Formats: sequence, C-alpha cells, structure tokens
Amino acid sequence: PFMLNVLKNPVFQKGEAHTAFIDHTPSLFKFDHKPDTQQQLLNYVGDVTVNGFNGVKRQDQVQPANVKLAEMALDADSALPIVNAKYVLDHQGADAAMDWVKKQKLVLLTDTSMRDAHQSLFATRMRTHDMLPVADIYDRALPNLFSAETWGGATFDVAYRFLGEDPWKRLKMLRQRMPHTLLQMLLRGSNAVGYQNYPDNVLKKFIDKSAEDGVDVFRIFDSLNWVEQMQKSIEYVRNTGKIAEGTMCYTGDLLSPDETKYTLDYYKKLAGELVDAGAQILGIKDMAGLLKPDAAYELVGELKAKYDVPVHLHTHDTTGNGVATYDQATRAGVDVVDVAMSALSSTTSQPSMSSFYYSLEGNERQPELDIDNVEKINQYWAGIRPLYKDFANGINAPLPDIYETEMPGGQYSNLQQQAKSLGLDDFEQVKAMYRVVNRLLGDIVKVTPSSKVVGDLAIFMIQNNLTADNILERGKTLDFPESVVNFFAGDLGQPYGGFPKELQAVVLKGQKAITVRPGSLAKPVDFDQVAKELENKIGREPSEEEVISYVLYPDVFMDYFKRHQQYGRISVLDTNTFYQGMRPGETVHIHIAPGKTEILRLDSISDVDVDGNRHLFFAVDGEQVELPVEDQI
Ligand code: 3PY
Ligand code: ZN
Repeated sequence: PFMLNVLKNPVFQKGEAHTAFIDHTPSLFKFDHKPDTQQQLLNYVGDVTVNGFNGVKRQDQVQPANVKLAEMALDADSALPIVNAKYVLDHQGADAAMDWVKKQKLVLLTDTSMRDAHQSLFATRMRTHDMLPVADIYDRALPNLFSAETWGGATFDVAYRFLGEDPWKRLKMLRQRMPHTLLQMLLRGSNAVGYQNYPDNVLKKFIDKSAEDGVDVFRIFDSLNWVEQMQKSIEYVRNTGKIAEGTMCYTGDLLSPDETKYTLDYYKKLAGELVDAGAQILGIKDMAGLLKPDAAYELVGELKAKYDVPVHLHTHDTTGNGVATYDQATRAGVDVVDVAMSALSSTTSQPSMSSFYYSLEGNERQPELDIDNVEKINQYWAGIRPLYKDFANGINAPLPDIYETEMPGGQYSNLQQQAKSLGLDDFEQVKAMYRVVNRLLGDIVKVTPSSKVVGDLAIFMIQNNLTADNILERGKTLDFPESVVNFFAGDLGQPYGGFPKELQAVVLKGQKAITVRPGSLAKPVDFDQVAKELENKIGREPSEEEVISYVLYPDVFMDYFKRHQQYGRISVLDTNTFYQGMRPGETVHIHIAPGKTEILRLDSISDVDVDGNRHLFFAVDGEQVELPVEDQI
C-alpha cells in the first residue's frame, strides 16, 4: 500500500518528487493504527534497529537460527510416564525419591543446559524463547535424567535486567512442558537468588512460591560454606515437600600435602552438619573445576561410606579434567553428576553429557541414555548457541592455571570485563592479585557472592598500589569497596577459620562486625505493606511473585516493569531480532499468540531528520507502517 500510495500521488506522477517528498507528504502514511501489543513490539524492534542493544555488536547480516525440531519429536516417544525420580517424588514424596536414587545402579545425570551452562558460557543471556521449543522434548526423549537444572543462580535477575522477561513465567512454562522431569534450581542460601542477605520470611516466601511454581530440587549453598546460613533454607524447602540438596562448595586441593584447611576431614564434617540440618541429598559444588579425579574418588567414596544420603556432584570443565573427575566419582559411587549438552558444554561450563556417557563405555554404571536423542537435542542447542556469540566469554581452551587462581568459571569473564572497563588490560596481573587477596582474606571459599569480594579487592589493590606488605598500613587511609566492607562486617556470614583480625580492623575503621547469622538480626518484611507500595507504583494489584521480586530487587524489578509497559511482550521476538533488530530487506515472523503470526518486513530506514529521528518503513502483514525512532547514537 505504501508504494501504491507513492506511485499514485500526483506530485510523484508529475515527476516533481524530491528527497523530502516522502517526509512532507503525510497522506502517504495513512494506515490503520496497530493494536497495542503489535505497536509496542514494533516500537521495540524500531528502537533496537536504530539504537542497538547494549553490549551487542551490530551485524550486517545475521545467521538465522538453525533448529531442527520436527524430526526430533518423532524419535522422542518413549513410553511415559516411566518410574523416575520425578515420578517417585510426585507419588511418594521426597524421602522415597531419595531412596529410589540410592537404589539405582547406574549413575544419574542432571542436565544444566538451561541454567549453569549458559550462565557460564554467555553471561546467562539465554532467553526463554530458545528453551521452550526443546523443553517437552527433553521430557519425552530423556526420561532417565535425574533432573534438569533450569532456574536460579544468576538467571533470576538477568531475566529481568537484560532479557526483559519474568523469571517466574519461565519457570511456570518449563514446568508445564516438563511434567515428568525434576526441575532443579540453584539457591544461594540466605542470599536466595541475590547477592545480599535477606530476612528469613523473605527466604521462606521465595522458597514456597518457587516450589509452588515448579521447582522440585533446591540446591542450597552458602558462599562461605557456613551451615548456619543454609539451615533455614533447608528447613523451608523440606516443609514444602520438595527436595533439599545441602551443598558444600569445593575449594583448595584435598589430596595435596600442602592443604591444611580444606582437607578431607573438613568436607566430611561439613557434610555431617548438612545432613544433620536436614539435607536429603548432598551436593558437591566444584564451581571452579578444582576437584581433581583422585580427589573426587576419595571425597565421594568417604561421603558415600559415611552418610546415608545420595551424593550429587557438580563441576565446571574450566581446567579441562571434568570428565576424568566424573569417571572417578562414578567409580567411587556418586549418585548423580551434572552435565550439559555438548554444544553448551566444556571450558567454563559443565562437562559434555555425551562425552561422559562414552567415557563410561564398558563400565557397569554407564548412564541409561538414548544417545541418538541426546545428539538430536544437541543439534538444537548447536543452532541456538551462535545467537549469543556477542556474550561469549571468549574462552575456548582449558585454563589449567585455574588450579592456582581458584576463580569460579562464572566469575572469570565478568572480572575480565570489570578490570578492562577500569583500564586494567593485564588480566594476568589481576589473576595474580586474586591469589594474593585470597591469602590475605585467610583462604576463603570463592563463589557468588564471596568471589566478588576477592575480585573487587584485587582490583582495588592494583588501582591503589597496595601489596600484601603495605595494605595494613596504607589501607588505614583508604575507603575499601562496599563488598569488602560488608564481608568484614559479617554480612555474608562467618568464614571458616574466622576473619584476619588486623585487616578486618583496617577495613572496618571502627564499624562493628557481627558474628551471628545476619538473618537473625534482619527485620521481617511486611509483605502486605510492600504489596500496597507496589500497587501504588504499578497501578494494579501485584501478583505474589511480583511482590517477592520487588522485595529481592526493587530497582531491577521496577526497571523491568517500565520496560514491559513500554514494549510489551518482547519475549515473543526471535533472538536475532531481540538483540539485533532488523536490517532493510529483512522479514521476520513473530508468533504473537498461539496460532497468530505477524509477518514483519523492514523496507527502509531514512537518514536522521531535523528532530533527530529516523523513519523506519515497515510492512506489517503486508501493510505499510512508518515508525519514527529517535536516534540516540
Ligand atoms: C551462582 O551462584 O549463580 C553460581 O552459579 C555460583 O557458582
Ligand atoms: Zn556451577
């Protein structure tokens, strides 16, 4: 219609049209106004097309996602429901499910592709849009999985902050599509899915709602391995009837004669405390990939011999030895190990599911897996991964020096970015300082959020020319980063072995440190009052989930809400369009609602006009639409 309008216009027909003709002839653009949702989406696409997406390099051309789902579905028709861990949990409860796990001869698997894998490979940026098509196929094609880790950790705030998505909706949609698979989440103990301590009633509400919306297994850890910080979470999870995985973070080098702190006895004792606290399954969380194969054999063997709960091992392949570690753990009797589909595995992510499977060829504990189905699902992920290359951490080979640095996989690229943005290009220097800081802090467990303390202090020391020798003196006149102050104030809890007292005094400068569980001092949140406050802000009654999110992340939630008001359901856009916008000549199909697809074509983009706008000429389902977009670049 637009071109017809142009061709039929008398000015154009007389040959008098010049470049401003289109701009000055509004009658060319008399088209129907789009319904709200469509208009909002168009506004979003227009904005990304003109102004780009923060952190994403603009491509002249984008590869369409190469996904092969139809054939896969044909092969994915095993006879469900079978008796698996989810079946037993739903029919007989959590204790029976754990008994069932212990009885399994074969090693079981957790697939982390939809949580830790993308958190560790491309900054947690995977969108729900790319998970949903394959979710029900997991459920049917891989019925023998112990669980799928799909929620928690950094996915919660990243969904709001960067993806413009509601993480609760993700959970509910996955739950609906995966009724026969345990869904697992990562819970940072009293820090929930945040980076700070929350009051107990917040924790309880968060856990209750997560359980109700679909989480079956809660992997609960504390960034200092302080069991007091995990007790409440374990108790609350158990009250929901779901599975509480009490988790110890692995650090140090268990078999080394030089290891005096994080020894086998340390872990055995810690495991005992977790079991006493009510953990129904023991997690070993090797977030940096430090657990060497023989150490895994020792550790798992001892835990299996001493405790009557299943053992679930999680590693990252950062140092390159992940499969070897799992093989040895399998020989020692580990019940479940965490793997990712090959296309989303290795380096800072989990070891590959298939590689692990093949490594156990001939072993009586080789997992039960339809390896053809695994390969088909893997091809789907192989098509998805390139969509996120802008967020890739650039690590494409093992990093064995991590055995010394002890930096978690998820932190490596974050800290690299943080250092770079502050003008510190020599990351080797930062890594060396990270080790120094770890020693200064008394050799602590390093995982979100304690790892951030070490990273922040390392950067601070470099920036201020501090060394291990002069920090006690020169530090007296310096204000330390907030995360470091909070750590020494006891806000993250108590590190094993206590705080280094002299440095604590230098950092705190007279501020008093607490020695009790922070949650025991925190005032409970008045949820009714918060709900009213939120209602005033958003102009309608909020859902329970929205209130919880607002309590956890007030600013992040409100920013999300405003973006949602402005752009609507941007989650329906395909990932290329979401991050890249469109190029002239491109057509995209938007599945607006079940059975309703909109075809959007971008015909041209004008130069910037006097008001600073570019005019985008679209065809929306064949109808011409002009959209002015402010050019902010
Ligand atoms: C998280 O807390 O998000 C982690 O994955 C820590 O390893
Ligand atoms: Zn992890």
